[in-house]
Formats: sequence, C-alpha cells, structure tokens
Amino acid sequence: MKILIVSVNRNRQPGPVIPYGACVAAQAALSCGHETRFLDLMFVKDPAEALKRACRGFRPDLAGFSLRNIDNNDMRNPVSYTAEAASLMAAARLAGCAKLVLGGAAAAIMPEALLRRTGADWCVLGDAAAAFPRFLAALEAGDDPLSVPGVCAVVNGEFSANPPDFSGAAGEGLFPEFGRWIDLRAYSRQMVSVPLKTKLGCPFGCVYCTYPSGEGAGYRLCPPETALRAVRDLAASGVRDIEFVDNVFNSPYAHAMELCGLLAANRTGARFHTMELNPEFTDEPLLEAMERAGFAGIGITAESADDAVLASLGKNYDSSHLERAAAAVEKHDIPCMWVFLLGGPGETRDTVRRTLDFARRRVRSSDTVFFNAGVRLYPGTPLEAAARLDGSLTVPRAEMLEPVFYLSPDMDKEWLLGTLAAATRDNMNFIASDTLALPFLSGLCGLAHFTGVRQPLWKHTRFIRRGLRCIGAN
Ligand code: B12
Repeated sequence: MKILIVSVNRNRQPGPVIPYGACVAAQAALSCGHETRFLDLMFVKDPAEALKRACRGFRPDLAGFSLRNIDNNDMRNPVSYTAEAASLMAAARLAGCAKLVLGGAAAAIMPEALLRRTGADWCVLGDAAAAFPRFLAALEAGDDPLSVPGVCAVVNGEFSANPPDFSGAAGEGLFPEFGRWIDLRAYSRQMVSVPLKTKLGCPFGCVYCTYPSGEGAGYRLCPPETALRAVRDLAASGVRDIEFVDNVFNSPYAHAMELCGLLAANRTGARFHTMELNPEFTDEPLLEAMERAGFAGIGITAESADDAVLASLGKNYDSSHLERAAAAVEKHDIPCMWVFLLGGPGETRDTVRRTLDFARRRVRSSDTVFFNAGVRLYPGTPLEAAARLDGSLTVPRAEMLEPVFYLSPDMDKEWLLGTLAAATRDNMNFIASDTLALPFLSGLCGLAHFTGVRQPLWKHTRFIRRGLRCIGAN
C-alpha cells in the first residue's frame, strides 16, 4: 500500500521536538514493504496546503496522523491543538485520502474523544513498531482492523476498542532512520537533540499520570547493546546531541548503569541528555556513570519536596531521596534542572514553602529549577476519580480534550501564582511554565546555535535572565 505518515505537531514551546513516534510508525510501515512517505509539519508555513499537495501528489491508500500533544499543559495560558489536527484531517479527506488512522502519545490518552473530534477511521494504540504492521496487514487482507490488538474505532456511533498488547519486545523497532524521514539539520539549528528511548512501560503509580495505561505497567527493556548501536549510527551520521526520552531513565537502575557503562566504553563524541531522572534512583554511582558516559545535561523530576504531597501524588520516593540526589549532583559537573509540580493533592501554603525552601537551599545556583503550577487531569487516572469525587471536576470525559487542571482545594490559585512569581523574581535560576510561552525563545535557540553555544541552553538560565533584566524584561 501507499502510506503517508503525517506529524501534526507544530508546537515550538519550549522548543521544537523531533517527531520520534511518527518516525517509528513510518519505519514500521516501510519495513513491511509499504511505499511510505513522511510529512513533517513542524517548520511548514502552510500546513493545510502542504498536506493537500502531499495527498494529491502521492495518492496514499492510507494516511497515518501522529498526534503528540493534545495541549500545552499550561494552566495559565492553555492552548489546545486538537482543532488544528481535526481541520488538517478534513483537508486530507478533501484531497482524496479515503482512510485515516490516528496514533501517538496524545491519541493513547484520549482515543475515543480524538476519534470523534477528528473523524478518523481508526486509532492504533501502543508501540507502532509492533501494532502498525499488524493493522496494515489486516487492512490489506480485507480483515476487520478491529481484530488487531490496540485498534479502536467509532462504529455506528459506538466506540469499540481492542486492548493493546503490551507484551512485544522493545528493540530495533524503536530506532528509526531519522534522516530518512525528517530534516535533521532544521532541528539542529534550533538546538534540538535527537530522541532515543531504551525501554517501554512504566511500573510507577503516580496518581495523575497516563504512562502505565499508554505503554503498560511492566518494563520491556531494550538490550543496552542495541541502544548503543543506535547511538553509534546517529553519531556516525553527524548527530552531536542525543536525549534519552524514557519515561524514567534511571529505572531499572541496573539497566541504566549498564547502558552508561557501554556508552563510556564506546565514546562516540555524542553528548547525552535526559530530563527523566527519578530521585529514588539518583545517587552517586549513577551520576558518576552518567558523567563518564558523556551526559551534558540531566533533569530530576522531583515534583515536590514535601513528604505528604509526595505520598498523595503516589510517588515512590520521599524528601530524603531528594536530599541524597542533591548531594550527589553537587559532587559532579553535569548541569541539572530540577522539575517541580505545585498544586497537587495535599498541597497547602506550607508545603509550597517547603518545596521552595528546598529549591533555594539544595539546588546549586548554577543549576535550573522549573516549576509547573496545576496538574493536568487525564481520564482514567486516580486523580481524575478523586477530583470527580470531591466535586472539583464536573466536565464529562469527552470534553477533557480542552485542558482541565487540578488544584488542591487547600490552595488559592492567586496566592500560588503570586508566590511563584516572587520566587522566580528573587532567584535567577528559577523559571516557571509561563517562561515557555515567551515569544522570543525560538529566536534565542537559533542565535545560540549560530554562535556555537552547546546544549542544553537552559544551563545558561541565570545569565539569560540577567541579560534580559538589563534590557528591562523580567
Ligand atoms: C520526553 C518528553 C518530552 C521532552 C521531549 C524531548 C525530545 N528531545 O524529544 C520535553 C521535556 C522537551 C517535552 C516537552 C513537551 N511535552 Co512532553 N513528553 C515526553 C515523553 C515523556 C516522551 C515522548 C517521546 O519521545 N516518546 C517516545 C516516542 C517513540 O513515543 P510516542 O511519541 O508515544 O510514539 C509511539 C506511539 O505513540 C506510537 N505512534 C506515534 N505516532 C504514531 C503514528 C501512527 C500512525 C501510529 C499507528 C502509531 C504512532 O508509536 C510510537 C513508538 O512506540 C511523553 C510521555 C510519553 N510517555 O509519551 C511526554 C508527552 C508527549 N509530553 C507532553 C507535553 C504536554 C509536552 C509539552 C507541551 C509540555 C510543556 N509545556 O513543555 C511540551 C511540548 C514540546 C513540543 N514542542 O511539542 C504530553 C502530551 C499530552 C498532552 N497533554 O498534550 C505527554 C504525553 C506527557 C503527559 N502525559 O503529560 N516532552
């Protein structure tokens, strides 16, 4: 068949991201013999026109739309992307594309609402490397695609879903030939690192999170040697910055340690990054191994420094792990960004003060602290159930595509935002989610690339902020 894969994401905040999942889907279609083309809308001026041209020129039998984001996850300036996706899919139909299928991280969160919103024929859940070839084979053979695990559709107004199969191995299928599908140089001009994932699944029980339902609660580990091969291939093609985008990079701990050991023993010149370190497993030996492997930037997803809030969020660690992680970070030179999520269940003024105090006391002034305020509510999560029970969430599930946020009933929104604004004003290494909406960020990334600044750009937060303050911007 002729397959067109369309990556719909055009969000450039905090910066563009490479359409990793869409590339996996394209590679999967190609590897089972389908003639496959790719349309990346990230840098395109007129997306509807580009899509119509691709449909008319290629005449695909099927277009696969990869949806990464539903919204920008920002309580203060919420932006939803689903209307744009729906209008693009309508344009594809008008241009003669008869069969439309959805996939991607966003599709996995709210398949039914997205199918209804976009009018797509099917949605394929789970890892494209495993599920997409089976879906295409069923379609080609004239079988009902709903017989394939992970496929869902709205039939005669009713939503039907065949549950995804989370038993497939993680391996080569997760490492597409990026250069075949997208313009890697356009991304590198914006200081974007190339993503790699070394496992599927997430066994943690964070009350707000969708990872276990999207990828399964059990780990499927990619053999570290296979990941090393992917790193080598990317480095040989000139890629300098690689970001591990695992849901949690340092769990299982032994898997991360083994990978770091291999990367250290086989230096390729590439620098590594990850924003997904869990405090429970962030200790000295890990940071030692990451430094030797060539990590140039890490993020610790701490969420809170208050034990009661961490327990209410369903976290697997407490503040003693944060203290230990901070002590380990201090002993190494890797720039670190700490990420906190304020306003979750159990949050009060005192617990916010405790987290801010930790950030002031334990985070080096050369490191960066990022604060999110308000927790995005997703259907099917324990937090959604709790919010419905306490009456703070009344919106029906079908309408949750428009972002809805949880804020602790013991938390006053104005107080939280005011306190956060004061903390970022007084601490030049603090930033909050509103920073990501700054219109000049993209220009800054381009300038940084042009002048030879190395990633991650956020390690220069305090200098950038001082420069901006000098010209009157905060
Ligand atoms: C790492 C990550 C980041 C990193 C990205 C770094 C990088 N270099 O790429 C950073 C921190 C920068 C980031 C930023 C953001 N992120 Co983010 N991110 C992730 C994370 C953890 C992994 C994404 C990833 O690369 N996965 C690996 C690829 C291979 O998986 P995948 O895309 O899901 O694709 C698979 C399947 O979905 C399927 N598939 C994909 N496409 C297709 C197409 C077809 C046709 C088919 C059949 C199948 C298919 O097969 C693929 C292979 O298994 C996800 C959570 C998650 N587990 O998905 C959130 C996630 C995607 N992010 C999310 C959000 C909201 C954002 C931000 C908007 C937040 C913000 N305000 O900063 C920005 C947006 C950035 C942008 N420009 O778009 C949300 C999206 C949901 C939503 N509310 O919209 C997610 C799902 C997390 C969540 N639950 O809240 N993110």
